[in-house]
Amino acid sequence: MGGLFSEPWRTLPENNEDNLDFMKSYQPRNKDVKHLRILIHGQTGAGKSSFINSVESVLKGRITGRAFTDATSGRSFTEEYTTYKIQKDPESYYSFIFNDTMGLEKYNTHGIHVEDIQLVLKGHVKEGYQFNPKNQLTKSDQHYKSSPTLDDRVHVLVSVCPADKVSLLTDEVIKKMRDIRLAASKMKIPHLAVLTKVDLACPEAKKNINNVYKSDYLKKQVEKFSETLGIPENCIFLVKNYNSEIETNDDINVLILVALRQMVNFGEDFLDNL
Ligand SMILES: Nc1nc2c(ncn2[C@@H]2O[C@H](COP(=O)(O)OP(=O)(O)O)[C@@H](O)[C@H]2O)c(=O)[nH]1
Ligand SMILES: [Mg+2]
Repeated sequence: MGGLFSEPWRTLPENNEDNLDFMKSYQPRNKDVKHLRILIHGQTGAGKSSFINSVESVLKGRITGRAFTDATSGRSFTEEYTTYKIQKDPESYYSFIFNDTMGLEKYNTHGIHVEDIQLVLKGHVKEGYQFNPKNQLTKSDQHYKSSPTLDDRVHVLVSVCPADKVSLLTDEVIKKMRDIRLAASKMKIPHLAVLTKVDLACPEAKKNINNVYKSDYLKKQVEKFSETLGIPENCIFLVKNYNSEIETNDDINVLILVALRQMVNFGEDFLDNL
């Protein structure tokens, strides 16, 4: 499974204060946008819902479980197009939101509707829409938004894949993920990735979460994912989601916050360059 480098191959901030403060005070510079919209996609069981829950847990300082995860993982639990906002205080929300799409595997027999994803990216899909492998969203559907604003559009695309499954991605799934990447890149939407389940992928990381960015094996998974999808390595983040813990801790938080901060930075760049 590979060993550990003596020095981390990517350095992490020493503490989380800066990133937590940044997230707290973050507002999109572009005043036409109320929330930075981050679209999360990936196969069922990849850890998408867990990642959204984990971000909420980090920001709230306690474990939450809102974007219901599915431990049986057999079929897609999140079938509807859903928006997640995170409450900052009784009066306000954080200025970024997540959208979670249905697991890609649902499309296996019919091929993904890249058109549906394009509609999502452009902001045409209303919350509550149930993706349908057999039919695409049409203009006459009640969930079709005909004149989306900049706020409705996706500002950052994030692919999620378990770190222990990178080598097992099938050609079919890779093609779908690349198609989605291409659709986003045509619209100049930045694309990042999160590799989850580092604890399952690497025993050294399971033993001590601070070993994540020292692990030779995990470095190789980042490189492999980068080669496979064409996402630069510095846009790929390793995380351990909160799946069994009952309390948050700084060492898990730092991984999640570094990824989140970069999502926001890239989203800001996108909005700046419109
Ligand atoms: N060990 C471990 N399990 C995880 C991690 N992230 C998610 N899981 C588990 O993987 C399963 C699928 O996660 P889920 O978030 O529902 O995946 P989704 O289908 O992409 O939304 C659940 O049982 C999670 O508890 C992680 O980082 N480590
Ligand atoms: Mg889910």
